[in-house]
Amino acid sequence: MAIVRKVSVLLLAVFLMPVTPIAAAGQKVVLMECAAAGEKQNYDCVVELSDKESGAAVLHAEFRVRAEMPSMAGAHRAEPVVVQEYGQGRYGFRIALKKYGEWAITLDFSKPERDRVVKNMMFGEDHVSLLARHAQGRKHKKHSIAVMVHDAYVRATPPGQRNAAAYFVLRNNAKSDVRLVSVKSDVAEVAEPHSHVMDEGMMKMRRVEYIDIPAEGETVLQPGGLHIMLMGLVKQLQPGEYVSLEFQFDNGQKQTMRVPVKMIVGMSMTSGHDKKKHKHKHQHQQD
Ligand SMILES: [Cu+2]
Repeated sequence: MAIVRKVSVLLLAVFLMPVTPIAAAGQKVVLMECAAAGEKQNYDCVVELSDKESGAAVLHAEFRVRAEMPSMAGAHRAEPVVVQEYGQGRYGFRIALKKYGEWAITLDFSKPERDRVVKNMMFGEDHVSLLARHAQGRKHKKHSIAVMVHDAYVRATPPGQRNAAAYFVLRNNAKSDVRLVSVKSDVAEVAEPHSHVMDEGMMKMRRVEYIDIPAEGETVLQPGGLHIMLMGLVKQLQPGEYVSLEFQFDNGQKQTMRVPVKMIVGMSMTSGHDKKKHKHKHQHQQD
């Protein structure tokens, strides 16, 4: 009997401990919503982070995302994805799953503190739902992120090169067209949208004022086509590094994301009709 009493006193002591006002590990509310997007079994997910105590948005969080099917541990795994920050505590990523069904989405936080959050969700052809045990809690605000940026990368540069190019896919989930009006980067003096045009049998780059993304559609920036030219690089860009890109859209949406630097081998601006011009490859390597 004495032992039982001791235990309950101890439990009471635990309950009476004051709650730390400063966010300690795990002291945040993580809301996640996903919706089918683009190709089959691809999903756009938005994560909203707020402080459990104050309700304030958690900014500049960093986390990795991976997905597994709990029913087939190890057998079905999704590739890790790049997370982008949209501001106001919102983050987004696109994840490619291999099958419909229940997936456990794991968010491994390194900032603001080390923490792991797992959400079990049911991914179907046209709907995604949180599984019952996770579904309670605060009511979701409908997220208003119109444009999501996917598969972004920046081309690695050799020493001394002053220019590089960034490529990505812009997905517009809104019912009206959206325009990308400006881009900024921490590694370049200027970042401007470019396109490629044929001029007297030569592929040439042209600056464009903006890039349109059609309502509920996608615009792809890729070698040989639209790209973001990064000019006046402040350093050499090496594979494995990340650069920061800030996007401004004409609907007021502004977002920053960390984009990996990749070595692009043998993929110059060649596009279909340009195949005969292999000898020009080196001149055009920057984009
Ligand atoms: Cu260019």
